[in-house]
Amino acid sequence: MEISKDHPRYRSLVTREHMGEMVREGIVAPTGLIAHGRGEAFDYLIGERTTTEAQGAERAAVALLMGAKRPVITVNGNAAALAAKGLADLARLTSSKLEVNLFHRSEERVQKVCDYLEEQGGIRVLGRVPDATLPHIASDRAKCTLEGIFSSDVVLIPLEDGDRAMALKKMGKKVIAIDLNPLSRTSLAADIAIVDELTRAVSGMLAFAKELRLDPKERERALASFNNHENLAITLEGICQNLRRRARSV
Ligand code: PTJ
Repeated sequence: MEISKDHPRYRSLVTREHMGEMVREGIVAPTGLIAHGRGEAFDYLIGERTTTEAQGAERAAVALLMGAKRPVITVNGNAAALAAKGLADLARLTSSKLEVNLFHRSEERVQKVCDYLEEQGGIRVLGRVPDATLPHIASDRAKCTLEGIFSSDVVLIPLEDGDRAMALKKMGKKVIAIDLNPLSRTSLAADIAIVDELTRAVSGMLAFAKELRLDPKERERALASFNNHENLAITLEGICQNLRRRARSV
């Protein structure tokens, strides 16, 4: 479909077309489009921009990944479709492993998402052959690798459901979420919830990774000054303020 560049929602429409194509290719699950729509709705309320709170969370998240012993970035269909290259660059800059872990799991889809990520990101990806099982998860999403998620100490989970976020916490891991919904169980369970659109969050994190790479003191400061629940509360207050402003102008 031809989309005019003058359309006020050009970027959103182009992304929707891309997500539709990714469903046809078997990378994104059909219900991934619903998850994407929910994300768009929250982004609308946030103002479709990276807030100061999201920046603070992105900075702290990079500091946590860089200080970790075995950091892992998990990737599902939506995350691969939206930010394969950026996530691979982030893995390289923070010495993290990338592992594909799907909710709507089929062998064929796992191979497709792994192939896509390796092709776009130019990096080896874990997850093709799971050899470990996460406790406290009933679904196929428990399947993971010993080398990756199972033995990780810090996990970045973009666009995750609450059950797995909580299961990872129960295993004693530090969890970083990227989720536009500040009320989700994932955002609340995470040690660091980045309430920002995935592609904006990843590009912010790449910039912070370059800044913090050679500065361990600044990494410590970024982590020490971060409080997840406080940050989420300010984010929610920001949404309320946006809505009050809009209510006055209608
Ligand atoms: O590829 P699979 O099979 O592993 O399935 C992936 C989905 C995303 C379908 C699955 O994990 C799922 O159903 O997720 P949920 O529970 O709908 O949660 C997704 C969360 O991500 C929601 O809170 C959305 O608001 C949020 N979200 C959606 N798109 C974006 C987003 N957050 C940041 N950036 C986005 N682009």
